[in-house]
Amino acid sequence: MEGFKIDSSKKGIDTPDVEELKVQEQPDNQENPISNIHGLSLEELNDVNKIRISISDTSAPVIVLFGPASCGKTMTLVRLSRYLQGQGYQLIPDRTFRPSYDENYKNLCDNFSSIVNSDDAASRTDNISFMLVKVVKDGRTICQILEGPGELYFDPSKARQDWPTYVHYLLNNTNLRKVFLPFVEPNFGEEETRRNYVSTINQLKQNTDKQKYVFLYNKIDLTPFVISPGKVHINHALHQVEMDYPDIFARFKNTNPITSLWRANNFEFVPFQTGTYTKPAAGSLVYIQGSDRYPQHLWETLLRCIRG
Ligand SMILES: Nc1nc2c(ncn2[C@@H]2O[C@H](COP(=O)(O)OP(=O)(O)OP(=O)(O)O)[C@@H](O)[C@H]2O)c(=O)[nH]1
Ligand SMILES: [Mg+2]
Repeated sequence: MEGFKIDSSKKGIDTPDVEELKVQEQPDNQENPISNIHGLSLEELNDVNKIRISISDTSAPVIVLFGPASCGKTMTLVRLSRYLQGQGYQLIPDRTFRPSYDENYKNLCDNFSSIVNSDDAASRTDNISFMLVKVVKDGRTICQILEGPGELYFDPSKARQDWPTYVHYLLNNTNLRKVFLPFVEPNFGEEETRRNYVSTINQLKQNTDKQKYVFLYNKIDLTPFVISPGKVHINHALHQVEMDYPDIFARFKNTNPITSLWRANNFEFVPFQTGTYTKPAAGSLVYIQGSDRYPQHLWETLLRCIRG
C-alpha cells in the first residue's frame, strides 16, 4: 500500500515513517475524543493518521480484537492470556509494536504479566490502549493478539468510519494473515448505533482466505442464554444477536452453491464472559475471572481459523 514503509531488513512492516518524537504532555483538550488514549505523542493526538504501529513478525497470524469502546477487548485479552498461561503457552508483549517514545506502552510490556494476573485487572487495564502480544509454545509463535482503542474503530454516530491509517494498513496488508474478532454485546446502544456498527463490520469484510472472522458475543452473563457457567444456548444467543443487530451476518454467509452445503457461514460465533466485576465500598473494582470454558472455546475456534 502506498505510503507504508516496508523495512525488509527487519522483515517487518511499519505504518508510515514519522520522525521520532519526544514524549510530550498530552493536551488538556476535552474536545478531543482520543485525548484519553494513553501513550500517544502530541502529533498522534492531533492527527490519528500519524499513529504508528509496527508488526515485526509478519509470519504469525494476527488476531484483531475489534469493537466499540468498553465492549471488553482488553479484558478478553486478559482472560485469554490467563487461560493460555495455564495451558503452557507464553504470552510475550511485542516491544517494537509502538515507537520508543510511547512510555506507556513500554511500562505495559514491562508489567504485562502482573497486570494480567492481578485481581485488580479491570482497573489496571485502563491504560492499555495498544497492545500486541505473541502467543508462544515450545519456542514457536502461534499467533499475535492485537488490541487497540475502541474509539478508533467505531464512532457510534457514523455508519461509515474514517478509520485511521493504521486500521487501513491492517486491512490492506496482504502479507498478514488475520482473524478479526468483531465484538457484540447485549443492550448495546440505540438501534441506530447498532445499525451503524453493522455497517462498520461490513467495512471489514474482504473476500480473501487470509482474513477470517469470529464474532465474539461478550458479556453473555447479562443474557438469559447461560445454562451453567461456560455452557450457553448458542443458537438462542446467535438469534438474539441477529435481532439486535439486523443483517449483521448477511455478508458473512457462504453463498458458494457447493461448499455452502456443508458450511453455511463464513464466520464463527463464540459466546464469552471475561468475568464478574464487583465494586467494594472502598477501593477499586475487583475482577473475578469467568469459567475456563469460555476462553477454551475461543482458543479452539481461533486455532481452527489459524490452521484452516
Ligand atoms: N458483565 C460483564 N461485563 C464485562 C465483561 N467484560 C467486560 N465487562 C465490562 O466492560 C468494561 C470494559 O472492558 P474493557 O475490556 O476495558 O473494554 P475495551 O473494549 O477494552 O474498551 P476500550 O479500551 O475503551 O476500547 C469492564 O471494566 C467491565 O466492567 C463481561 O464478560 N461481563
Ligand atoms: Mg481496551
